[in-house]
Parts: sequence; structure tokens; C-alpha cells
Amino acid sequence: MKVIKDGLCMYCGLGCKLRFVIEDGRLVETLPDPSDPVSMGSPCIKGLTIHEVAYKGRVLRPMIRGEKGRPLRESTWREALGRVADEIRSVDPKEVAIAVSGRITNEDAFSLVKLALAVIGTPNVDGIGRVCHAPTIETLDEIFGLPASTGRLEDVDSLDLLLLAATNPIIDYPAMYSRIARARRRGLRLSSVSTIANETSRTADVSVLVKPGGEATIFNYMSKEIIEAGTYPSWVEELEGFREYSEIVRGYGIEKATSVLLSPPSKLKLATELLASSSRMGVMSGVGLTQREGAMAALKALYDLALLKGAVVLTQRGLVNVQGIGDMGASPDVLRSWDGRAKEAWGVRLPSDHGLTLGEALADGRGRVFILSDMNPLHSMPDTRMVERTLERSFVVCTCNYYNETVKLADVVLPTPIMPEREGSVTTGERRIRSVRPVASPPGFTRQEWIIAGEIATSLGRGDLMRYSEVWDVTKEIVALVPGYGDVNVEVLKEGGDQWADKSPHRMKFALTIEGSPLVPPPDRPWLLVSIRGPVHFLGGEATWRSKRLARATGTRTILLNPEDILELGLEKGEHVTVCDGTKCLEAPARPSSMLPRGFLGYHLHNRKEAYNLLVPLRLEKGPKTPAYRYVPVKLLARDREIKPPGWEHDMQRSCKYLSGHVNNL
Ligand SMILES: Nc1nc2c(c(=O)[nH]1)N[C@H]1C(S)=C(S)[C@@H](COP(=O)(O)OP(=O)(O)OC[C@H]3O[C@@H](n4cnc5c(=O)[nH]c(N)nc54)[C@H](O)[C@@H]3O)O[C@H]1N2
Ligand SMILES: Nc1nc2c(c(=O)[nH]1)N[C@H]1C(S)=C(S)[C@@H](COP(=O)(O)OP(=O)(O)OC[C@H]3O[C@@H](n4cnc5c(=O)[nH]c(N)nc54)[C@H](O)[C@@H]3O)O[C@H]1N2
Ligand code: SF4
Ligand SMILES: [Mo]
Repeated sequence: MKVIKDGLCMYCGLGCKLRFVIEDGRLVETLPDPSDPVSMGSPCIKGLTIHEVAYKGRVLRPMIRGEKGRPLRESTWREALGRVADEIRSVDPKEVAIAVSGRITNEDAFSLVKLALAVIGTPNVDGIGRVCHAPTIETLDEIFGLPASTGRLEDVDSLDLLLLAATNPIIDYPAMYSRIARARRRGLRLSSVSTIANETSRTADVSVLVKPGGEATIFNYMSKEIIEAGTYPSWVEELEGFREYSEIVRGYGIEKATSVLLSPPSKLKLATELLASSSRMGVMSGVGLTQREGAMAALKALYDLALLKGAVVLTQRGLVNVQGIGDMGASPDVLRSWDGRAKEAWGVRLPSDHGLTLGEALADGRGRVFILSDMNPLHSMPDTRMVERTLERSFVVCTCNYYNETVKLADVVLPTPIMPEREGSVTTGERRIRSVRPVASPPGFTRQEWIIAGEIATSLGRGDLMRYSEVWDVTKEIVALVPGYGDVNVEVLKEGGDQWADKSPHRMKFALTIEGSPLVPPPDRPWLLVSIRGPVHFLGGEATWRSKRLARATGTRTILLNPEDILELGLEKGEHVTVCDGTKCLEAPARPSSMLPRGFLGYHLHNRKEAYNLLVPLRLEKGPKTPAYRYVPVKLLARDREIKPPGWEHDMQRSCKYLSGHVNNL
């Protein structure tokens, strides 16, 4: 007999509710939930195909590898966890690093953080959120005193302008875009600032294309014009830093702004006029601003502009629980704020040294014990060869639901459930806490991380710290300990209802911009390779590639170039080209894309045959230490000879011919 149960999507940080049709405990169909205030009945195709991927390629049993290079063999949970505990016991606590995925619940993440800090005594605990929005959260915390977006999705309905900075909600947050599209029909304007065009910028009322690294200049120019025209709320003048901010932006005239533009200056003027005339503005930014050098300059300038206009922040957070795992303390920085609370609640002192981020622990090259929860650093982290070398000489524990590249280097593999099989809560990008109920039985012998962490703690002799009789006991501890969660009603979550973590700004002050400068590729690697997300695959696509429908909707693997570059270089349709960063290369057929300015090359993130991150060097942005994935300077080769870009630096207006041809209603 079929029954319908309400559950949560396992992909993006909007966290849509879905209706799962269940037969014999298994997911057989996925339907929209018209009563869901998040999706408003319009989830995307990835969510609606979860039942197609739920039982393919799953890890079903714990496994152990006797020695690197030997095959994994099935084991019992007791043997696998015993092996993990032995290994942790045999090293210094600081030799252990734990990485927390954005695909697990708050309770799972909290338990892994507690395992690291209170049981093992290592400060090296980090979350995948570092690679997407750590710089955004640091900036929002500095300006608003809130480590989250200030707005809610429903705010979209009452805005007159939404400024999109380096984000592409049509592809990345489709259910949110449905809401934006509805609001546009009643007058909402869209303005986009990005480096390469994207599906959303092409439909925007105005789209400004800017050289990578030039964003701070553009946002400061906009603020200067707004201050001169006086089109900002008067209360802003009372805020800390307003006077200094006005002084700083005064130096950003149109000539300075034009020097970093790829679009004609008329586009920037139109975008600035739209901003100046808006009285209810929203701002949403994406990883195009964070995953590169100079991220902090761009973000401070953007969110100072948002503060000047009294705008709400609607930035979303990547994976389904990236906001939640950050809130749960999956970051080495958490020690600063948690030590006192933990001493009182757990009776332990937290480690006193500053911990390593996942990138730092991988780059450091020393063998360690790595506990990696539901992630695939051999595909997703930069410099995958270095990641491979480090993991080869480390003891690697993977908790995961799908087989992936990293599992091939794991010493212990622990199977975990996917989101519709989990229980607990997640916190979405708007800081809405959603109840997670298991709607189907997991295949095989999976366990959630909160149970795994408790069992490891028991083996290490500190089971007393993590003795929970059900998942909601962990939620109660979260409510007692985690900043911003004190008002959460656990009973409502248990019944399937939503709650909110703290949403009120605790201060408002200008961050005062640090100057950013455009990125210029070195002469020996003159092209800029960018990674691109597509509509039907999610990240590396371990799950989405398994859906026949989604796989069929995927184009072939290509390296994308601006159509004029293809013409001028005499490349034939489908001709194979190679991009190299010096020693490492990837090869694919060339294909024109009118999204890319001249001199840029595009490669989809979900391509599995040759992973893009082979070419990304591990350069960490100072401060938040987010990897600079976005722009990889590369050589381009065709027919065994190197070809040089005609260059967006030299021919700005032509470079934009294709890009500004379509778009722009204004
Ligand atoms: N279908 C699908 N949806 C996803 C994902 C997926 O893999 N597939 N991944 C999820 C995750 S984990 C995340 S973090 C989010 C990411 O979602 P977003 O934050 O929206 O990021 P991207 O689509 O990677 O990049 C957005 C746009 O930034 C622009 N851009 C790139 N670099 C720069 C730059 O240096 N400066 C400026 N001004 N613009 C730039 C480009 O126009 C690009 O289209 O999406 C989530 N949603
Ligand atoms: N070049 C480049 N690299 C990037 C980025 C980029 O824009 N450019 N983006 C970065 C960003 S924003 C992020 S968030 C990271 C992500 O990095 P990861 O989290 O490491 O990447 P995933 O591809 O999500 O793989 C995680 C593992 O989770 C499991 N998994 C896969 N699909 C599902 C699913 O649907 N449900 C569940 N429960 N588990 C699943 C599988 O075992 C999979 O191997 O990648 C980063 N890497
Ligand atoms: S928009 Fe995001 S949360 Fe909603 S169904 Fe699609 S991937 Fe899932
Ligand atoms: Mo992300």
C-alpha cells in the first residue's frame, strides 16, 4: 500500500518540503508540497527526482581496509568503530581533524563538534560552509552582528528591487527564483552585478558585467552616487562609521568605476539609478564573490551599500544545512565564543590552540586521522593531487551515503542515511529551522553521525558526555548552548513544525571598505578558467547523475569559450582543446557560450571524468580561508599548439558584444 509522507529535500539551502510517496518503506515518487511556505508548491527537478537516486550506489555496510591499496572488506559496526577509536587513541589529539558536511542535521553536526572539542580534545573541526560563504558570514556578523542573512524569503514579495551580486538563483536556488519571478510580475526590478553572464543576469532589468576583483569599486561608486543624491534613509546617518564611509566612497568616480567594467558605463549608470530610486531593496550575493582572492573587499563594499540603503539581506547558503552546521560550531573559530559555556555545560576545558581549517589540514601534508562526514574532498577541494597525497598517508574515516572518489582512500567507511531517512533538524539559508523526519527506511545498515559520535565517545571512555536516548535530547542541548537557538521549541520540531533561529541584527555599523583590485592573469597563463553550475546536477553529482532523467538532460562535457574567441581562433565545432595550469591538464571539446566574456573558459562543476579542481591551487583567502576556486589562470592548447586570448583586457567593448546583445529591458 502506498502512503504519502512529508519530508525535506536533500540538496540546496532553501530546504523545500516535499511529499514522498512510500511503498513498503521505500521512496517511489516525489511530489511538490503546495502548503510549503518555502517552495510555495514549486520545488525544482532535483528535489522531485530524489526517489530515482535514493537506492543507487549507496554505501550499505561499514567497511574496513586492512592496508592502503588493499580492497575494503565488510565489517560490523562494532569492529569499524573500534578501529576508529584505536586510531584516535594512538595519536596526539591535535593530529585529528574532523570535517562536517552541509548534508547532515544540526544534531549530527553538533555531536561531531562536541566529539572533537570535548571528547578528543582537538581544535581542528571545520565545516564545508567555509568553501562557500564563510567570508559572507564574517562580513554580515561585522556589519549586523548576525552571522546569517537578515531577511526571510517572504520579504521578496514586498521588495521593489533585488540586487544580485555574483549569484544565479535560476540555477542555484530555483524555488526562490519562482518567488522572484512572481514578484517581478507585480513590479519587482532585478539588477545583477557579475563577472560572467548567467541565466538570471540575462533576464535581469539591468546586468552590469565587471572584471573579477573590480566589484568593490563598482559598489563604492554606487554608494557615492546615492549619498550625493541623498536617496537613502536618514537614520543611516546616525550609524557608526557613516561619516568615514561617506569620505571613503567619495573617491570613487565614474572614471575609476569604468576602469573595472566589462559592460559599457551606461549599464552601470542605469543600475545606479535603479538603486537610487528604490525604497525597499533586497541584496543577495553568491559564491562568485567569496571563492577568490579579494573576497572581503567585495563583500564589505556590497553589504555597506546594503546598509546605506537599509536593504534586507537575502543571501542563501549552498547545501541544505550549511547555515546550521556553522551555527553548531563547525569551525575552528568557535573556540573563542564557546569556551565558557562548554566548561559550564560539559565540565571540560576546550583545547586552547587555534585549530586548522580542512584546507589547512589537507595542505599541511602530514598524515593525520581525518574524520570526513558526507563529503568528497577528492572532487570538491582545490589541488586534488595534494589532497590525494595527504589522504594516502593519513588514516581516513568517511561517513557517507554514496560511493565517491574519497572512499577509495578511506581506511574505514561508515554508511549514513540520506536526508529523507534522517531525524532531527536543519537550519536553512533564511535561518528557518526545519524538522527532519525519517519518511523511508534506509537501505542497509546506516547510522546518523550523532549516534556514530556517541559510540566513538563511549569507546574513548567519555560516553557520559554524549548519552542521548533520542535525537531530540541533542536538540535540547543545542537550545541550551548554541547562540541564537535559545528560543527554539523542540516540541514543535518534533511534531514536524518550523522554528526560527535568531534573526535580529544586534548592531549596525559600516565595515569600511578595503580596496579591491582586478585580477590580471600572468602572461604565461593568460586565460581565466571558471567553474559553472548547471541546472540538473548538484555539486559533484554523486546523487543527481544516478537519475536517468537528469543524466539525459545533461549536455556533453565541454570547455566553453566566448563565440568570438572560437571564431577568431579558427576552432572548429567540437574540436578538442586542452587547458593546463603548467603541469596538470584537462581536455574536452570546445563549445561556444555567450555567457562568457572573451578570455574566459568555462567548465561545469559536475564533470566527473576530469575534475576541475585538479587545476585549482590551494590558495586560501586571508581571514575566512575560503579557497580561491573561481579563477584559475591557465594555458589553452589546440592541435598541440598554445593559443593566446584576444583578451578582454584589450578589447572591452567587443568582449561584451554577445553579452549585452540579448538582455536588459531598460
Ligand atoms: N543546480 C545546482 N544548484 C546548486 C548547486 C549545484 O551544484 N547545482 N550548488 C549549491 C551550492 S553548494 C552553492 S554554494 C550554491 C552556489 O550558488 P551561487 O552562489 O549562485 O554561485 P554560482 O552559480 O557558482 O556562481 C554565481 C555567479 O557568479 C558569477 N561570478 C562568478 N565569479 C564571479 C566574480 O568573481 N565576481 C562576480 N561579480 N561574479 C562572479 C557568475 O555569473 C556565476 O554565474 O548553489 C547551490 N545550488
Ligand atoms: N571548482 C570548484 N570547486 C568547488 C566549488 C566551486 O564552485 N568550484 N564549490 C564548493 C562548494 S560551494 C561546496 S559546498 C563544496 C561541496 O563539497 P562536498 O560536500 O565535498 O561535495 P559533494 O559533491 O556534495 O559530495 C559530498 C558527498 O556527499 C554524498 N552525497 C552526494 N549527494 C548526496 C545527496 O544528495 N545527499 C546526501 N545526503 N549525500 C550526498 C556523497 O557521498 C558525496 O560524495 O564543493 C566546493 N568545490
Ligand atoms: S530548490 Fe533546492 S531545496 Fe528546493 S527542491 Fe530544488 S534543490 Fe531542493
Ligand atoms: Mo556550497
